[in-house]
Amino acid sequence: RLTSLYDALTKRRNHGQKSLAILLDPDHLDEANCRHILELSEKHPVDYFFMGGSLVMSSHQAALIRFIKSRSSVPVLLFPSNSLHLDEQADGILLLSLISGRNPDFLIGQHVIAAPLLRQSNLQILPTGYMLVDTGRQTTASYMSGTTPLPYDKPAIAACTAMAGEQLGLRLMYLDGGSGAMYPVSSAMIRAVRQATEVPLIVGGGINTVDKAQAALVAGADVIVVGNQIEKNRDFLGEVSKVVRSFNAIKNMSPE
Ligand code: 1GP
Repeated sequence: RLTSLYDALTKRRNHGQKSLAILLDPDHLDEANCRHILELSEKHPVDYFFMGGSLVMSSHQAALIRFIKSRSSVPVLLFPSNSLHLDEQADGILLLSLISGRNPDFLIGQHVIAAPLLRQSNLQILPTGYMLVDTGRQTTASYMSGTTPLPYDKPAIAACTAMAGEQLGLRLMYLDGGSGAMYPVSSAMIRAVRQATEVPLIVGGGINTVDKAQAALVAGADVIVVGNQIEKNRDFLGEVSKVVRSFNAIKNMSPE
């Protein structure tokens, strides 16, 4: 079921339109904080909420999704770290195959466990080539998955990895420097993956300033993901939303 969420993403990508995703990590978010983020997202457009994290120790993911769905029309996409984190109340799931790693459990194993549950659910499935990138220190995602991230300064390896993922039929690529990364994925790597593949490209990890958001969009990210910085400073939601909207406004004005 690739359906409407994927169609919307590819249409936006084909028109050069960018999107903003806010990562909501249940381990870092209570209902009051979530309410505040939802209020802000009414003033400052947000295109997606990604729900998940590399660990997810807390048990209130389901309650948070229910809370969001009762108050917001922004689609909620699961961003699961394993097959325990499925939830039918979400709109869709980034079905991540960790193609930067060589751990079969995260390439296919967890997916086999989840497959019958996904088939029974109404979740829209977005098959995603997930690439962790080394951004200076070991991240929870890389430790928990037992994988080596892509070397920061090897865009060609990232490009070939994404190409292989696309050839295998994955419909989205996600370059992730890891939550709270010291610095984001380089523009050179984003550009290389963008040039090597046709599918929409999501970029996240360490995007904590307007300039870093802008740089990722200019280099070719179709969707930028922001998590930590909004947990630290709520005003950043408005600032980064404005960057994405201005980018799209300029694109709308320029002749094809
Ligand atoms: C991590 O891409 C996300 O998976 C978001 O990262 O929390 O650093 O914004 P940050």
